[in-house]
Amino acid sequence: MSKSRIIAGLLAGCVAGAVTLTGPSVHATTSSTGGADHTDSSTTSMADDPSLLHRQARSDAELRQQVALQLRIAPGGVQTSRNEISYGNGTFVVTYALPGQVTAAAVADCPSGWYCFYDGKSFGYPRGKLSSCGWQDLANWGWNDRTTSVHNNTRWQVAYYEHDDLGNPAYGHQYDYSLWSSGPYSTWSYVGDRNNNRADHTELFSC
Ligand SMILES: [Ca+2]
Repeated sequence: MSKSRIIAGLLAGCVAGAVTLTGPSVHATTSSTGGADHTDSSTTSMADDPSLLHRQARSDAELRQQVALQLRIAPGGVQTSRNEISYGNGTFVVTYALPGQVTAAAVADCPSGWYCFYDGKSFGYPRGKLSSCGWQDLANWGWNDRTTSVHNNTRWQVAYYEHDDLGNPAYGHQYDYSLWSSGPYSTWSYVGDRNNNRADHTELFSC
């Protein structure tokens, strides 16, 4: 990818994000499909319901199913607490909301030195986080096409990319393009309609 293309993409992403911060929620309308009345932990259908990945668990049983589902779509993680899974010795960490936990809107809570991406608007969990320099493939952790809000709590720029191989995997990443870029210590409560649930790769620059 050429540098000019990256810069053009970054500028386009910034503009798009700036004008769509107050856009309607896309995610909320699709996050509760199915399973709303199913709290029986003995059923297996819930664990197979992808929408469970994108919302707060209603019970401990659902939380356990979320963790199981996360590990199924992205094997290799280690559960480090009730609601947290760590990959690559802490390189990538995904955190699910605890059942009953009241999620305060518009609270960006990424730890210092990390950048975080949230499945929901206004920093709604589940949340993924990274701190490593350079390019990352979110699909390694089942996080491609999931990012809706972001918090960059690093001193560096973070770019988010759309993967595009023109339908031919042999092209690799040469046709990937930038969706937006988050400045140091920035928060975006919504990445915008254009970018919502699209990011497949990230890149932390210059660290
Ligand atoms: Ca994508």
